[in-house]
Amino acid sequence: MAAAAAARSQEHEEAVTCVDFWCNEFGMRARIALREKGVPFAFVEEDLRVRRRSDLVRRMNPVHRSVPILIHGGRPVCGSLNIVEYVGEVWSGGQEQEGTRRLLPADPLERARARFWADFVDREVYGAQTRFFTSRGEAKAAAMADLLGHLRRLEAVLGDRAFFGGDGFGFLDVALVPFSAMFHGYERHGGVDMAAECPALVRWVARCAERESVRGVLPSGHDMYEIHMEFYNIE
Ligand SMILES: N[C@@H](CCC(=O)N[C@@H](CS)C(=O)NCC(=O)O)C(=O)O
Repeated sequence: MAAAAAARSQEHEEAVTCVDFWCNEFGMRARIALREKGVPFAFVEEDLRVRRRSDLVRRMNPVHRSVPILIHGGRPVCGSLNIVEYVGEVWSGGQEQEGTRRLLPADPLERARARFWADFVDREVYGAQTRFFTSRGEAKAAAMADLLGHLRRLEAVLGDRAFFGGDGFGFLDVALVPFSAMFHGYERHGGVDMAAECPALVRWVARCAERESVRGVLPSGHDMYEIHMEFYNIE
């Protein structure tokens, strides 16, 4: 009896749930990080097309009521970058290279740089992308130009390395790669050719897509654009 109760309690302590919606670029980060580390998890879908947040989200993330939320042993971790960092710390096995075992680089300076550029993705890339899909005419063209400018800046950060994490796939790769699912949307909505505009980034996306963790999470560009047309009222 006691042994069964202890096993149940341990199971509860170890249980991992990710609350998210399938096309959420922030949430994809959490799911990629978990798969990268081979952590089994339950996926609880929060339909973002519905205005009211579920009781689970309101209880687990009362401050922002946003997803993703990682629930580990009944306790929530909120904020996608925070979640990626947490996953890298708690499940630090799984990748061969020492530098990327925790997803964040081992070197403090590289770690600070990875966090800086991940914040740039959240503020600048996501900001310009939202303006691009929500504005029309000149404002839309300006947002597209900003967005491409930000992506080219990230290309320069990548340089001639295989991944932002160097030889290994790491924190900044996880932070940025979900946005590549929108490249098709940039082409359809902005009339640009992403392979011509950001060739190094497009090659990097292809390298990332060779990983099971990324392939298993990223939706098709077509599905991603379709649902965002609905979100942003694009005809
Ligand atoms: N900074 C947060 C952003 C998360 C976020 O904004 N999530 C949005 C979806 S993109 C959300 O859950 N919104 C709640 C709502 O639409 O009611 C993170 O990185 O997790």
